[in-house]
Amino acid sequence: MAANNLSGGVPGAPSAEDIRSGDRRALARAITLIESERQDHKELAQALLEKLLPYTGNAVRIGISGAPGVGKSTFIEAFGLHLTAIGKRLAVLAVDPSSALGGGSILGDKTRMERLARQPEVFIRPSPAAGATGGVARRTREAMLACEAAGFDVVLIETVGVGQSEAAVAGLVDLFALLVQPGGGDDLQGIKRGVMELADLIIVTKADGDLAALARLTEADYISAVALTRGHGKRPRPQVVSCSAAEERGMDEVWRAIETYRRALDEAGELARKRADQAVEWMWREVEASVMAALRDEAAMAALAKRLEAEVAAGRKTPTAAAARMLAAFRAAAQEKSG
Ligand SMILES: Nc1nc2c(ncn2[C@@H]2O[C@H](COP(=O)(O)OP(=O)(O)OP(=O)(O)O)[C@@H](O)[C@H]2O)c(=O)[nH]1
Ligand SMILES: [Mg+2]
Repeated sequence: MAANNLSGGVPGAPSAEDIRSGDRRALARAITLIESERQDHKELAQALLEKLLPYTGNAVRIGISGAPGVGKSTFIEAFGLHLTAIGKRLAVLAVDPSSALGGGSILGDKTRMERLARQPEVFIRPSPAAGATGGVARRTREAMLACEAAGFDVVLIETVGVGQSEAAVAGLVDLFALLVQPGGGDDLQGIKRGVMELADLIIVTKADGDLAALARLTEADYISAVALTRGHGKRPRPQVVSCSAAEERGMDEVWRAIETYRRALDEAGELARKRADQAVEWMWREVEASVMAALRDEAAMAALAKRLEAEVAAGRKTPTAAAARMLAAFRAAAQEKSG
């Protein structure tokens, strides 16, 4: 499937039936279409997604993040193997803000996830090459929907914890898990306050060998830290668990914590609401992105934009006034077109 993605050529649209029947090739082709920047591909992808939409929503949607080197890949392999052992079908997707430079973390990870990738019940999709910023997460959301229509029980979305991508991933999933390693508080681990607050589940990994005792202390630290956090409305309190991905221990506890959290969310009526809110939020992001694209594409705007940029940079005009001027010109151009 990776080869398909890397070939660069985008095939014709697969049928919704093929995807729903579990045809991997069809799913991979659908995601390639979803990731394409070409207008005709975008239209094909949207038509396909509309057909698939009634069959989406049945997966447990999990986001996984953590600082570079914390053990995400090793964890996903061990956790994924556990899921397949208990009969779950798993799709792994990635949002990688650095993929434009690095070529995608999951892709470079083939060896680390080798056993998982060989499982017939597992679909691993490397992160798309980052095009327009922000677009990556949107395409991941649509790839997730395609995976759900294909019948996967669990969709795992990985992101490297380096910045804004965590919030984007948290906005895609039912439960956002943060991986930490033994030792140090979040400051020491370079975890930003805001990211801690996104976490529904904190997983202390590498709880083995020399690190086992420290892992217990770290787990206790996070349990007390979590107890201090204020509740977010009806959102359940974050769970804290520890495990060893290297020794493949604790994976059942992680899965149970996820199920417990999700059940609590569901029973409070929050799961459906969260997903509905997320979908509406994505609609507005899409509107925002489209309006910005239209504004940039409007030839008449280019000269004005350049002039306003210069005036703002020189301190002769406030950014607010310049923005208002841009919008007025954009409205006038749009009106001229429609009339
Ligand atoms: N002892 C121990 N080491 C682990 C465990 N999980 C991962 N490691 C080690 O930690 C290092 C980083 O693991 P990765 O799984 O590559 O971490 P990552 O978060 O995917 O790293 P990036 O993709 O670079 O962000 C490797 O040397 C692993 O062998 C574990 O459960 N126990
Ligand atoms: Mg990795």
